[in-house]
This record gives sequence, C-alpha cells and structure tokens, in this order.
Amino acid sequence: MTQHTSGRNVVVVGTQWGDEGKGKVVDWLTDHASAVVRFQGGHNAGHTLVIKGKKTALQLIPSGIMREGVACYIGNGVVVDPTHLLTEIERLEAAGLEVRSRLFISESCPLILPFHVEVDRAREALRESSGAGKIGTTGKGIGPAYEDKVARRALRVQDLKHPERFAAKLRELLSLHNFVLEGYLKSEALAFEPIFEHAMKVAEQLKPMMADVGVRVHQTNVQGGHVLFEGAQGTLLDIDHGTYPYVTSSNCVAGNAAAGSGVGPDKLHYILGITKAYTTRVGSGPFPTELPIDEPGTVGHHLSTVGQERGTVTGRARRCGWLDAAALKRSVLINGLSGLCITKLDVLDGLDEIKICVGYELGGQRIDILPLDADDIVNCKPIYETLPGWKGTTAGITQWDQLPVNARAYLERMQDCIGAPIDMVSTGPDRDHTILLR
Ligand code: 2SA
Ligand code: MG
Repeated sequence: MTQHTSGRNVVVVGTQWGDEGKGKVVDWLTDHASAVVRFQGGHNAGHTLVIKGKKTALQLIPSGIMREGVACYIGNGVVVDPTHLLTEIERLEAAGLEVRSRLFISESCPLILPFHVEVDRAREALRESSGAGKIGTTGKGIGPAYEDKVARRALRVQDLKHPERFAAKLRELLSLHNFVLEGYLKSEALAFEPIFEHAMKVAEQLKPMMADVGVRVHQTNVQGGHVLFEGAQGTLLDIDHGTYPYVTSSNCVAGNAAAGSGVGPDKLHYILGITKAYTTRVGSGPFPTELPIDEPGTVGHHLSTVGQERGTVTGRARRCGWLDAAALKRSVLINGLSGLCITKLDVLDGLDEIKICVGYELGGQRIDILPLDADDIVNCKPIYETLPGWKGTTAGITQWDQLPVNARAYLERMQDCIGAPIDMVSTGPDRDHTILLR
C-alpha cells in the first residue's frame, strides 16, 4: 500500500452510500501527506475520527486538520456555509488545534446561505405531504446551493470580499428564493438585513483564509509534497451515477477530485475506494440488500447496534444490509479504483454466516451489476452467496495472517466478486487498527 501511495497524490472516495469510514483512512494516510483537499459536498458530510480514544466529528474541514503541519484545502467544488465553517473552526480551536494558519478556502466556492436551508427543508416537507416521498436530505441547504451554482447566480466566497457586490447579488437571489418560499413552498420569506450583516461579519474572519486552491495544490506537488483528495458521501449518492433522484447534489466520484479542486486529472495518481464490510444507507432510496434493523437477535439489528450506525450530522439511524458486490462493481468502473480499503470488518465478528450479493434477479433475468434506473433497483432481488462467519474478534488486528481463516476467506471472495484488489483493511476506529496488504 505505502509503495503505491508514497510520493503520490491519492484520491479517497466512498464506494457505497457514504459513511464507509473515509475520515479514518484519510487521517491514516495523512501521515505521509503535505495537504488534504475536499473537492465536493459541504457540511452534510460527517467524518468521525478517533485519535487516542478521543472522538472528533468533522463536517466541512478536511480530516488532515487533525495532523499538525498539514495544509487543508476546501476546493471550489465544495459548497460552503460560512456560518457553519466559522463554528467548526472555533470548535476545533477550542479543542486546542491550530486551524487558521493552515486552512485555505477556494474563492470560487459557492456559498450556502440561510434561504438555501429553508428551501431544502420546505421542499422536503412538500415532497412528504404531496406523497412524492422525501429524499431524506441532511437539511443543510446543499441541493439548493448547487442549483444556484449551476444556474450561474450563486454568491461565492470571493463575493464576501466586496460588500456592495455581495449586497446587490444577495438582494436579487433572495427575492427569487423568497418568491419560491412563499408562493410555491408555502413557507415564510427571509429578510435581507440579518443575512447581509451576518455574512459581512463572518467575512472578516474568513478573508485571511481565502486562497487560489488549484495553484497551491500544484505548488505543493512542485515542491515534492503529495496531496490527498478527500471525498465525501459515496459513489452511489453521486448526482450523475447514483440512485437518482435519491442522491446528493454533487459528483462524489474520483474524477471530480480534479474539477472540484482545480488540478488536472493527471494529478490523480492512485484511487482508493473505501468499502464497508457490509452496506449502510441514510436517507431514502432503493437498497437491494437492506435488512430490517429493529428486531433484536437479527443480523440487521446486529449491524446497526454493533456498528453504531447513526448519522454523524443528523443522528438518524442508518439503514443496514449485506455487502452488495454487484453495486460495488459499478463503483470500480466509475471511479477507476486502484485498490480497496475494507472498513468495519470487526462489526461482522460473531455472525454465524455472512452473505455477499453477487447479482440480482430483475424481470426474470439475472444481472450482475447495479442497474442505472432507481425504479429498476427497487425491483432487484439480490442473489446471495453465503459464507461461514468466524468466532473471536478481528478488532484491532494489524497483520493479515492473524485474522481468522473465515475472515480472510470472506475478504478474498469479496475482492473477486467486486473486481478490485484489497490493499488495506481497517479493523477498528483507531489510527493503528489497520492491516496493509500491498
Ligand atoms: P443532501 O443533504 O442533499 O446531501 O442529502 C441527499 C442525500 O445524500 C445523503 N447524504 C449522506 N449519506 C450518508 N452520510 C452523509 N453524511 C452524514 C453522516 C449524514 C447524516 O456522515 O452520517 O448525519 O445523516 C450524507 N450526507 C448526505 C442523504 O442522506 C440523502 O440521501
Ligand atoms: Mg459520514
């Protein structure tokens, strides 16, 4: 693994529906990195890190912030809620971390402002009451902020430096959103003054951290440093390739590490796909291998409770199920994965048997890769292979040959079914709970 990653730029992406444990792996890889870049999403992401037994949850700030001296970049592909960003900075500072001298925010990031949050929430309420069904968003204003970006009317981080320009753009954007809020979403309009005044206050604090991220990343490489690109959410939540419309509003796939940070695709040297040893999903949408989680004594309940599967940002219970190798095959293709890192293997400890979904039955046909249409995915009946479980614990193991034989067999079979090599296995939340394979 280190032979593949040392001296090279590495992209870390989730291969499922998010929460695969990317934060821990990025933190681990950061040991050899000069900088960590976020390239998409916003504070809908929740990366939980456990360092020396202490839990820290990051949302917008790259996981590299936990390592002294590592530069952290928020790339142009990220949507930034300035108020949240400041709160997150202050929270980390209160924990004794040096943040402002090594956090850089792209001037081109679109801003999330209070009306985006209102629209996000009111729209979810409308979908629910109209019978369309909620997407199950995190309610952070992510979708509406990306809509403004694509519609070419967004306020961006750079606008915070120019009060008059900011005010003019805000006035226009707010009138549009208020029109939608009042007229269509049957919600309340927001006032201009408090939004403007608050944004200008926050701007003073953020100005010193604004930067040309693409150029800085390039310079890091020129000076011999290597960079980690930290994905958020997961491939199956990607706006183009995920289970649309039950997706987030950004491209979560590896290719966006280039566009979302302002570097060329030739700078993406090694693509590491993080895969949980089973599957979880938070929010609505199809999930072929889902198991019921409420009944004590069932596998679903085991995964949910032993895996502590709750949303880091919203606290929602995550849906749980068996590993879906047929869905992961698509992730391998879309991301061009160099290798896999399997996480949370220890959650499967003690199960009698373990299943892998290797394909589906759809309309009387057998298919071996996740279909593109969410309505087809709903109708997919998983085809499982069953493997024996293992007794004893894999938690904290650091050597491959110390894993129970059946755990090794599960990982080997998984690797064959998915079609990408396993380069790393994480056996617990701590930095050191890691097995390297290549
Ligand atoms: P949004 O808010 O517009 O991005 O929601 C759209 C869908 O994307 C899903 N989504 C996520 N899925 C897993 N983890 C995420 N981050 C948090 C976490 C989520 C939480 O780490 O646990 O705390 O609930 C994340 N962010 C967005 C979301 O559930 C919708 O399905
Ligand atoms: Mg998460």
